[in-house]
Amino acid sequence: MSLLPDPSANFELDPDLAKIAAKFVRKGVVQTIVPLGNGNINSTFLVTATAETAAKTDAEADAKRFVLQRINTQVFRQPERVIQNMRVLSDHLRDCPSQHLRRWETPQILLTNQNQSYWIDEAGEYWRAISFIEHAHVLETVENAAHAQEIGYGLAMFHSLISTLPADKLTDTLEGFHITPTYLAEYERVRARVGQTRSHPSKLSNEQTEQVLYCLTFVEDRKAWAHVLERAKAAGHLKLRPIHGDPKVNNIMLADNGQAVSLIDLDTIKPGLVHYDIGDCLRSGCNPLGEETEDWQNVVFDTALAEAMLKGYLSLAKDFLTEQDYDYLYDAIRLIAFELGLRFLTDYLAGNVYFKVTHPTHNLTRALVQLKLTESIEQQADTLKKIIQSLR
Ligand code: GN1
Ligand code: MG
Repeated sequence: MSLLPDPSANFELDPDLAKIAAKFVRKGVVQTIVPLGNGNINSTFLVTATAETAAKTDAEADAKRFVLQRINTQVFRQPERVIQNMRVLSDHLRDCPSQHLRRWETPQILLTNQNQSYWIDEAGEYWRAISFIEHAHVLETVENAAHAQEIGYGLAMFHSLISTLPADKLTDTLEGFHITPTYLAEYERVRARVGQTRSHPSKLSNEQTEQVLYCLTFVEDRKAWAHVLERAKAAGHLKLRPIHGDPKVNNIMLADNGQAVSLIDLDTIKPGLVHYDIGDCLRSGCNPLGEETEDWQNVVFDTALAEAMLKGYLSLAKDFLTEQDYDYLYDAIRLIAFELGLRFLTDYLAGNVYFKVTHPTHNLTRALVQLKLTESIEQQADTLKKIIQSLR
């Protein structure tokens, strides 16, 4: 499935949205606005404006299409910081020589016609415009080993480009993001509040009650281990580096020739562990059924895709990874799948307050998918550890 909307889809131009989009267009006229991608947090649209009219920075000449996004301020409490980080990153990357080794692009913040980097509408919502990477696409799932290898290479390219960005230039846009013990603590709080499944507001079938119990037991059995990366960080085994924070497969764009060309969705760049990114990339890319499948019983982690992805990643990242970094790769892959399962489960128990949902048990199904994926990773621990060892 491509990120691009179906051009034949006949969307009417929403006048309110068009007014907002027009704030980012200097002289031309907004022609079309269509929903873009499947983000769980922000609302994203692709805008087409008449040629040579979209607001632009120096780096972005004559964009005819751009991305319009409403920032979810329930999640990102200080949206100015999110935008500031993006500007810091693009300024940094503009001066980075190594990205010219191959085509590589970074989404740019586009200014309003008042030269501001965001627009606040009458309802107090924050809107921003971002350059659209043309002649590129994303896929929701990884199709084959060659694709997996490119996804891995793209992540390593991003890591290597941002590695020279001083950490103190980035602000933390989402405190506690990817700190698994923080999510565990939140899970405990929510559980204490809603009690056991019987007091949960949504009516559950017997089957769903069993599913909730499966999730609760699954989390319970892994609580002690869930501190693994944070302990390694505290012990000085792993160090903080700038990271993307959300490098799932559909945030890595591919050119028409199949090569990775851009990492998009830069809301969560911050100093963190590259292990969070590696884990996130693998948990999203090595699950052929995808994270939105309803068929959670059949979710498996594909170790052949993992091998290709790690091979692509390490072909570049071996230059900056330490021996101890390798020691925690298996745990990272297992942990980020578990952590996302825990986050979906907590949100389900809390009444779906964080991730966008289309039905009341959506987050429960998503949790089951990630926990099944974790289980499959655990069952293939020996294979995965051997793969990591062979690539060292
Ligand atoms: C959210 O918005 P989106 O879809 O890029 C979430 C990620 C999860 C992801 C799961 C800020 O990302 O952490 O891995 O959903 N982003 C935030 O699909 O919480
Ligand atoms: Mg995101």
